[in-house]
Amino acid sequence: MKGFNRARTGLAGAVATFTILALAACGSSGDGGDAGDGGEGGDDLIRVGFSQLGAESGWRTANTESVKASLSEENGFDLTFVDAQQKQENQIKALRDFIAQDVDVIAFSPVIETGWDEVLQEIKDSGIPVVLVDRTVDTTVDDPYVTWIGADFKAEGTTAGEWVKENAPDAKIFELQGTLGSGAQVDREEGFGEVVGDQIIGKASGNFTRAEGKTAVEAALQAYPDMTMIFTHNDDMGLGAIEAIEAAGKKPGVDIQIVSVDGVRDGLQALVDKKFNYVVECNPVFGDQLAELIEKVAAGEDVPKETIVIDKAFDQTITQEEVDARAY
Ligand code: GZL
Repeated sequence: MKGFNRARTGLAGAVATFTILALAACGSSGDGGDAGDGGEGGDDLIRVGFSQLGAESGWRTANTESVKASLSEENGFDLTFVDAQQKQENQIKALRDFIAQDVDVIAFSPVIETGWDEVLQEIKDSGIPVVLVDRTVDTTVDDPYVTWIGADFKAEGTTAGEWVKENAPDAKIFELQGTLGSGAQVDREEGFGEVVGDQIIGKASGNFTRAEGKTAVEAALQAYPDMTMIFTHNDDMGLGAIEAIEAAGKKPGVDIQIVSVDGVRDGLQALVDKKFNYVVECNPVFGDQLAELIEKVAAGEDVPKETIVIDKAFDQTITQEEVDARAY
């Protein structure tokens, strides 16, 4: 059972029971600090244990900076931040440490959807409220968290699919997927597949990293020589794909079009450079909204079950000035 039955909304769709946020790409700069930093604050601070899944992509880096900048001591938080290096066992250990430290609120971005039942039950038994961040969980634990904030991944996949249907209806598509079993991978695959699934000739995971994306595309170019498009679940893997395509003597954006998700600056620069063809944004800068939710949860106030972060989309009409003005 998924922890919640998320109503699917279009990118522009507003859903009554959710708080829809139009987020400015505000220039949040992290307060620095390494994994495991924090935890020495005073009594009146809200003690938060945050397990971040890793530092695998430009998106994650921007998200971490936003979270750290908002959950600062000057804003009333005593943050213990732990980077799990994309390993679920590291996240589970951090969550158990947060229980032992008896923090006020536990927040985490689960690297994959499953495998959390035992630790979520332990947290529930401890009485510490959970705020789910970015990724989603699929668990048998009843009512495992108070609230979730993140993007509508299925809508992102649908938006990418609709652009392909409109602009490349004959494309032969290789799908470069994120971390297998992660909410972002599962839902983007579902949304994209519902629109243009019959155009997909192959799939493989690049685990949301540039290096693994390059390796996956090097193999795909051999396995699917007639591919004309790559749908990549994030910009970082798409940038790795560009390297592989150029090494094979082909032109990214022309011989092999690239449709991507995230909208980090390097991805949008590839759009300006005509090596990407379309980018669906997935906004990582929601630290302020997360801080507001955690404050309310710590005070026992009501919060929406979900807060969906609004995304935009970009094509090759984007200008260099627009890219330069982006905060991440
Ligand atoms: C999406 C986030 C994904 C990004 C990737 O909200 O979970 O994880 O799309 C990141 O860049 O690795």
